[in-house]
Amino acid sequence: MAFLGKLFSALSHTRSSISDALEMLTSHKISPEILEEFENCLIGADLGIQTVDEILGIIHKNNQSDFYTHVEDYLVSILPDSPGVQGGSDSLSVIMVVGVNGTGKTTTVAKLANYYLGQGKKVLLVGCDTYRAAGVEQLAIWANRLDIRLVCNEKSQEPSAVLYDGMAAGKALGSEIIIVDTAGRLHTNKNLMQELAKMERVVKNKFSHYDLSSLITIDANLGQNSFIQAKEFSDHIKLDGAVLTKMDGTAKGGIIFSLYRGLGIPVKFIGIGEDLSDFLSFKREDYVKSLFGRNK
Ligand SMILES: Nc1nc2c(ncn2[C@@H]2O[C@H](COP(=O)(O)OP(=O)(O)OP(=O)(O)O)[C@@H](O)[C@H]2O)c(=O)[nH]1
Ligand SMILES: [Mg+2]
Repeated sequence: MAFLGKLFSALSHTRSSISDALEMLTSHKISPEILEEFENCLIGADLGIQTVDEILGIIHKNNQSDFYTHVEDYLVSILPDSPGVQGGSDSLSVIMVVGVNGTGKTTTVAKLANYYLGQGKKVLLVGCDTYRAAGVEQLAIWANRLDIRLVCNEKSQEPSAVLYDGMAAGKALGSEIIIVDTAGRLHTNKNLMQELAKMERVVKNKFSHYDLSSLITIDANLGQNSFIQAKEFSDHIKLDGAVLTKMDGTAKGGIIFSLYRGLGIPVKFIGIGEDLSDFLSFKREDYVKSLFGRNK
């Protein structure tokens, strides 16, 4: 319940828009004006046009008293079932965290490390944000706090070379999970996108006994803009999932639905604050229930 409680409070803004919209529908006589207002509320929560249209279809087909249940079941049905994270219990994994500047990559790397340490894994961090000294320093502070090793090279400007060193160190140390922080980059910058593809190749060509997953951090506040970012990233590297960050301060939590439907990118984790423990593994039923205020 503590878990749902955290999710429940993090989703309070998104829940207000969706629940208020449904509340309005169930407590009024349905008119074209009420329907339009309802539609606008859902669009405001960033559910995406297709999902909003389908919800309207459900509203037209069902009794007012059943709206909640039907819409809730429908929203659960369009999300992937507990996508989990790649790799079985004894597999070796590399997780590369990518995304636009300031979306929460470094914080997510630390949260992921904490999550896997909690599962008893041997975790190594690799700092490939070679463009700013502060980028590596920030990661070093987290590595210290978590008491885990960090591979970085403040003299190198070449993220792929640092990644290579990190992978080699991880192999030598017997690390089970290697988590790679990358520099923030604009999705429109082709060279920087190609650099990520090169990093992907380092793992695939030289360290193929490690499963590679790339996760994109998406700032939930950016709403539909983040959809465009994710699309550009996925045109250059294989994205295995998204970490939706800063869910604690947004009303746009509906982006989960458009991300999955539009790009096939499942949300794997949710960031709900700045601390290590403000991090939840994504479960579709819990998410939708929290959106609807059914776990108070
Ligand atoms: N409220 C909240 N803040 C977050 C969350 N995740 C990250 N932040 C904050 O967002 C800011 C940016 O986070 P970083 O982890 O440095 O982001 P980044 O993507 O590594 O940034 P660059 O390396 O500069 O591209 C920091 O102040 C974090 O504390 C979250 O889930 N909720
Ligand atoms: Mg960073």
